[in-house]
Amino acid sequence: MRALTPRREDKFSIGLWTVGWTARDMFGSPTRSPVDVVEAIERLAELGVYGVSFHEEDLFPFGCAESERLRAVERLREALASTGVVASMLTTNLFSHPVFKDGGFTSNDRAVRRFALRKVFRNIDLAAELGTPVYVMWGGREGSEYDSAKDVLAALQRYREAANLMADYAVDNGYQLRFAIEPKPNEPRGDILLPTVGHALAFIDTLERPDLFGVNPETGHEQMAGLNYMHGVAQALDHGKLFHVDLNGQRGIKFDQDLVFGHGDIANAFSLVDLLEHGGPLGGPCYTGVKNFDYKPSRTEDMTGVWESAAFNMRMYLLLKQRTEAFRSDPEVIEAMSAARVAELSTPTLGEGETYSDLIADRSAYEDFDAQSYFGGKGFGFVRLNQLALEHLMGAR
Ligand code: GLT
Ligand code: MN
Ligand code: MN
Repeated sequence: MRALTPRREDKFSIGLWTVGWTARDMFGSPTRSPVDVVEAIERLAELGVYGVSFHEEDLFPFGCAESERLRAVERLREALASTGVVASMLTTNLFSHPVFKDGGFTSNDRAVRRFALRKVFRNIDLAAELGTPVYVMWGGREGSEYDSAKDVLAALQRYREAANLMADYAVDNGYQLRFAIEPKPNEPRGDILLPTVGHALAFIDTLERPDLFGVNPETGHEQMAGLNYMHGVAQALDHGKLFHVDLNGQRGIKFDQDLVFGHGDIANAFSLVDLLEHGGPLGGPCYTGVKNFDYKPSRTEDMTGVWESAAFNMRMYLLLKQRTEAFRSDPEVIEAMSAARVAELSTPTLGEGETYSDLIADRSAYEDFDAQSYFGGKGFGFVRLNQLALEHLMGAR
């Protein structure tokens, strides 16, 4: 079915570290071999991706010789040119090497912080060279296990210093680059700084060039904190800060599962796709950037399972998109939405030109208002609307 075949205009991207994951975990050794970058890009191109996202260390190892680095970048460039796949997001690995055991930008060790900044500047040059529009900052190691060992106020100042310097560096070099902070509550650190979308948005407002910074919310990361991912994404949209999204699946509050998109909380995935594709009930800000899949092919899978699961992310998104379209155009849903007064929330609470004094003078708003009628009456019918949504999701309508 054409509607379920990913096309370039769907703007899907997949991280090279995802299909390339050898499935080493805390308790076990790898179950698969590494995947060559060129092969990964060719395979992903066949599957219909628009872009690929990556860390510099997905291309070349930490500390390798300059000649090896240049060769790796050249191979990437050729693979992108021959497939038409775009480098849609670049980020720095500030978490794997032992030097970053206490973080990069917020390590207590000042020399490590200076080293981290140099590593990032080098990589920002690469992003500019490759024309990557978005630079993600996932601070997985920026955090602590022991409250006594981390001055959180100072850590936030150092995080701010680093973000400001990154923006200065990009602007001074004339690079068209925007930065997206990716929140995560924990793992690998016991507690990570900027743990949720809300924390990151508040932090961005304290930066010197806030316009250059947005967020990259990941499904599972918000859900690890017990939060509603769709709500977080909506608040990022409201702020004009949804620069990138990392889609995947997570089943409740536990370790980061990075399942295929939709293989976690499918109902939340449905409302998320509805939001990204259609905005609010009256339309409204929706998302036009890349939809990046940051999942991990499960450790149980061989290479067939790796490529299959990569494709399933996009198929799930397109299936959900189809279901949300059917949901929105169903006359019974339209009627149930209206009964639930969903669109009424878009009407400002005061009328045009009305002041709070006018509101105080309006007896119908208070003195004559029948609040009692809400007891045992005036139900909203939200459950019926949700039933209809789930029936569409299940293909029952
Ligand atoms: C890492 C993490 C992801 C981030 C990546 C960007 S790397 O695998 O789990 O959520 O998006 O650094
Ligand atoms: Mn991610
Ligand atoms: Mn994750």
